This record gives sequence, structure tokens and C-alpha cells, in this order.
Amino acid sequence: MCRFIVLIFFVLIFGSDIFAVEKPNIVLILADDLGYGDVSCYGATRVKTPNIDRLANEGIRFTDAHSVAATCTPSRFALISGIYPWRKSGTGILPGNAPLIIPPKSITLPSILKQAGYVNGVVGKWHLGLGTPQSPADWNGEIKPGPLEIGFDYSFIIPATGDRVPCVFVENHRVANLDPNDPIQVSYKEKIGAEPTGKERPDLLKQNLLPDHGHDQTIVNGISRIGYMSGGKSARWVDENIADTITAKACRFIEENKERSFFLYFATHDIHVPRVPHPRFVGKTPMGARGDVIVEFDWSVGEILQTLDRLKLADNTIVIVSSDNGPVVNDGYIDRAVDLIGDHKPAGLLRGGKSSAFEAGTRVPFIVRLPKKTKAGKVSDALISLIDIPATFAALTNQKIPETAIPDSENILPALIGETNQGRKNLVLAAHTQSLRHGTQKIILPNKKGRKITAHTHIETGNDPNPQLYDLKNDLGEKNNLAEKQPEQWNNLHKIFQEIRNKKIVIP
Ligand code: NG6
Ligand code: CA
Repeated sequence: MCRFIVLIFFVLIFGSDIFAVEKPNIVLILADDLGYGDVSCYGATRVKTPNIDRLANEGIRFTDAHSVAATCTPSRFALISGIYPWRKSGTGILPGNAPLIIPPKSITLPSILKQAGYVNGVVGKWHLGLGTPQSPADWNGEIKPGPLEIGFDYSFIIPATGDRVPCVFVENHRVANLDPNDPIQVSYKEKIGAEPTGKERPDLLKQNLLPDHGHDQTIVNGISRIGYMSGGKSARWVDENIADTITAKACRFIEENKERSFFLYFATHDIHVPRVPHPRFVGKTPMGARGDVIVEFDWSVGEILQTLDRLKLADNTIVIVSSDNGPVVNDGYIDRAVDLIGDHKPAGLLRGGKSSAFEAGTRVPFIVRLPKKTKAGKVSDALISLIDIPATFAALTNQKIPETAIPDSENILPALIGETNQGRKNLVLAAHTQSLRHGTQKIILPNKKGRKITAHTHIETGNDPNPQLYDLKNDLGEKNNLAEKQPEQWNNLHKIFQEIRNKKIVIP
């Protein structure tokens, strides 16, 4: 009795913190543009990914997990905010000088975990904007608002993408390694400074990474980018070292916070363009740069797993590996990915790719390893999405959040921990046009305007002036449009879609 009273006393005094050690650490590793078929545990044979495969052997491999959107910014917006990106304008692919698209102090994945007592870090690709429209990011001063204003405690980020300026890392509120005598200027409108662009001086470029479409503006490290920048020479990244740099920062965050419950969002630059593996990965696959950066990504995953092992944290850490959208082979640089692809299928048996409404746009690898390696080697066909991570971890950590927050995020904890293969019933996916997954049925909304195949990346967009209905259970490759044969079913699903779309949502 006495002990019980003492316990109650402690709970009252220290709140839920007394249970902090029970809260598993969470490491979310998000690759960029990694396709459903790009890793060996999802069927790839021309590239081996032993570390990701190890995770799948020790955890649960999902076969129907989705990234919400078929490109980066909307996908990551949904992951952090729990809001479908099409509910908010301005959530398309952002330039490197865009303002932050998630309002400070709103309820987000990291803010929920912070409320639960976690320390949160983001390392790697951000691409959600920095600063405000009135006060854009000051690359030479304090850069905010950004990750630290929406719930992270530590950040070391690539502001936008590897192919967009500014090509510098931002650590917390400042550009890392900046020499104040060499200030940075950034523009997406006109050339800045005296340095030549890729268009003007292709002879100055790494000849194995010439621009194919776009990407011919400021040259940084022999690679021309999207956008113009000047200055910041000492702060500019060296592409060959990006994976090493950010992996080391991610491992250090784990090490420094090993005594606490931590959440690490490790968003790699791999395998986005420009694909520039460190020399030790060059030639590791017969597929050139695109294959080699998959090996590099797998190495990063391995470093994280080893760090958890070394610090004896593996049994108290949930590890997730996934991707922000589907694969693309030529995304703007002539890096021989197209010539050397051979019979490798970046999207596996799925149709489409990055930016497509077909399955390959959003169906991505998704592996979770639970503490104490329960459910080892399980394969789950539950329909889940990255947008569900906020609600799921809110549930896992027993956090109460306002009704209106993370409105499109569903608690899929039972599926995530492998207790059921039942995930979501419905999921809206965003690409050129929207689609709805309802179990294994899918509709793609008619789109009268867009092209059927993207101009440069040669990916089937899923655009069609007519309605599309697919039965993925029998037609995973979306070959057989049933909309005309089954108009009633199309109407039923369209009604569900409209209900979701018209739901009254408070957008912060
Ligand atoms: C496109 C870029 C592409 C890539 C993509 C964003 C051109 C011609 N293409 O506009 O190279 O950067 O945006 O990729 O500029 S994402 O993974 O961040 O969404
Ligand atoms: Ca991406």
C-alpha cells in the first residue's frame, strides 16, 4: 500500500516523465526517390542492399505502403503535418529560397513527440522551406523559422534538394562553416555574382554529370544546379561527401541523446540527383551512379544500425526505412543511369514512377524493426502511409492532441507492430492528378489537361481524360481499366473520394 502511494506521488510530481525510459526511441530513415524495386529485399538483383535486407529480416516489410504524394515537398509536408498536401496551396516542389510551409507552433510529428518528452533531431534533406514570406531566409544571419520552430530540437539540413541552391548545410539557425566575409546570395530569378553557369561554361562541369534538362545554372563542385547563388565558398558542400557528413551527424545525434528518448528523422540526399557517390562506392554495381548511390544509401542505413548496436539501443528503438516518392531514372543529369539500367526495375512490377498517379509514384519500400526484434521477417500487405506516422506515434506515446490537429493522419499502430494486416481503408494519393485507394481497389481521377508521359523523365503520369478504375489484387500493373465496365463501382469510390476531399478541415 505504502509503495503504491509513493508511486502515485512520483507520478503526480514527475508526470509521465517517470516512464520516459519506456518510450522507445524512433529512427525514421527516409530515402529520396528510392523505388519499390530498388532494394534487394523488394526484388532487386543488380544491386545488393544487405543492411536494409537485415532490417527486413529482423522486422516487418510492408508491400503496400505509400508516401502520400509522388514528389518530395508534398510527401514530406504530409509526413510532418498529418495533412493531405492538396488541402493547402503552395505545397508543390519548392525552390531553395521558399518560406517554411508549416506554420510555427502548429501540431506536427516532432511537436507531438516533444510533448511526449522526446528530444527530436532532423538530419538531411528538408525541402519544406525556411523563413517567412515577409522575412525570407537570411543565409548570412539567423535562418528562421525552420525545423526548430515546428518541434525539432536539433537540425542539420540540406535546405531544399541536392540539385537546388543554396548548396550549403544549415545547422540549427545558421549556415555551417560560413565565412562572414564571403556572404551568400541566392536567386531563382536571375544570375547572381560573377561565377559562370553550367549553360555558359559546360567545359567546367564534371563531364559525367552534364545537365540533360534544367540544372544548368550556378556551378557548385563542378555540377550545375537549379537556381543561382554566389559566395559561401567555405560552406559549400562537396557532393561526394554528403552521405558521409550527414550519416556522421545522424549517428552523433543518437550518441549524444542515448540517455533520453529520442526521435531522429534522417532524410538522406541519396538517391536523388545529382547522383555523386563517394569514390569508395563508385563501380559497386553494374548500373553506374544510380546503382552506386543505392549502395551508399544502404551503407548509411548500416551505420545507423551499427551505432544502435554499439550503444545497446537496438532493443529500445523503432527503426523505419522508407522513401519520399517513387523512382526516376533520368531526372535531369546525363549520369548514364538510363544506359546502364539493364533489366533492373526501379519500380518492380508497378506502373509509373516519380510524379505518377500510378502505383509506382507513391508505393515505396517501408520496413519497420520493432524493439526486441519482435515479428522478425514478417511481410505485411496492410495499406499504410507515411501520413499516418504522426497519429501512430501519438498513440504509441499516449499523447492527447486536439481533434483538429493532424486531420488526415490515422493511427495504424496495430498494423505497424504487425498485430494485424489491416491498415487504412481509404487513402488519397497526390500526383499530377489524385487517386483513391480503397482496399485493393483504386480510382484515378480524370485529368483533361496533363500529358500522359512526362517530357524529359519519360514517366507515365497516370493522366487520362477518362476515369480509371483498377483492381490491384488481380492487376497490380494497372493494365486493365475497369471504369467503363463497372461504372457503379467507379461512382462508389468517387463518392468516398469526394467525402474525404470535402471534409471540413482547419488548416493551420
Ligand atoms: C524537378 C526537377 C528534378 C527534381 C524534382 C524534385 C527539373 C527539370 N526537374 O522539377 O530534377 O529536382 O523537381 O525532386 O528541374 S523531389 O524529389 O525533390 O520532388
Ligand atoms: Ca523525392
